[in-house]
Amino acid sequence: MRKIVILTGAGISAESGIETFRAEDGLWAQHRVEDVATPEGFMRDPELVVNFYNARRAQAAEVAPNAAHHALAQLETEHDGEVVVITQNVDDLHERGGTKALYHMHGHLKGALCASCDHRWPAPMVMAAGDPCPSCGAPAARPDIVWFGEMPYDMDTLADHISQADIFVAIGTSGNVYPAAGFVAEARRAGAHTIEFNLEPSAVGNQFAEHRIGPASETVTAWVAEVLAT
Ligand code: BJW
Repeated sequence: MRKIVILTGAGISAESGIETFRAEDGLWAQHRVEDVATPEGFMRDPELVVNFYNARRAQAAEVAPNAAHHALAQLETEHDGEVVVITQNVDDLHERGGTKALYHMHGHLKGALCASCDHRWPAPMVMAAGDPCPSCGAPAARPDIVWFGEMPYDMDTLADHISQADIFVAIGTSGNVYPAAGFVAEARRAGAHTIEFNLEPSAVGNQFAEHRIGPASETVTAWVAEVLAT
């Protein structure tokens, strides 16, 4: 009963129509990371940041899970062993594709967070800078997104899952952002077989034992069929 731990990044949602970050025409080519993905950027110009995530939330609501999201949900249902998905993505395509055992380590577009008291609540489709926190009343609502310099969510639980993995898989992530980019090293130390799914080897690609090169909708679907057939 092999335990499979799967890390996903922007590449798994690309074929659903969501832009990745580091492609030539990706999000970081259109917006300065320091402006929209740091707590300092939010303090400087909350309206700019809130509007950036309002647009992302609207876009995520318009797209649908693709074959790779559905294949991972099928794996969770049919594999004779535990399957855990850790996503860096802030969209809800894994949930809508049917995955249940899921961690959003970089937060979620559907969440709001109080920058003053850390209270969390469901975000409205359109947030406004200075929206009041429903718990403490401070005009400090922000998107519940993990920005650079902030601690990703559930780190202790994720470390436990990775340490128990028999197979560790990374799908559609460039391996540029830590701590997620360090998970493959942790999994190797724990003795897991490691597989990378990407259009090209990532920045940490040399740490994986196996590579499946190509669009996730094809490579992940084929791999899930293989796993379920053995
Ligand atoms: C396809 C495909 C298809 C395309 N099929 N594939 C120096 C050294 C090391 C670390 C640091 C350092 N200085 C600072 C740090 C820490 C920093 C960091 O890593 N910085 C680096 C830039 C160097 N990290 C942090 O600050 C993190 N917190 C932290 O470290 O806390 C302290 C800590 C210490 C110890 C333990 C634990 C914690 C927080 C990081 C927060 C990241 N936030 C963002 C933005 C918020 C979300 C949002 O707005 O949506 O999260 S940044 C952005 O990058 C986003 C993503 O989740 C993340 C990763 O990007 P991803 O998913 O890999 O996307 P891309 O675009 O990079 O790649 C897409 C890939 O898909 C490509 O490879 C394509 O080829 C592929 N692809 N189509 C298959 N069809």
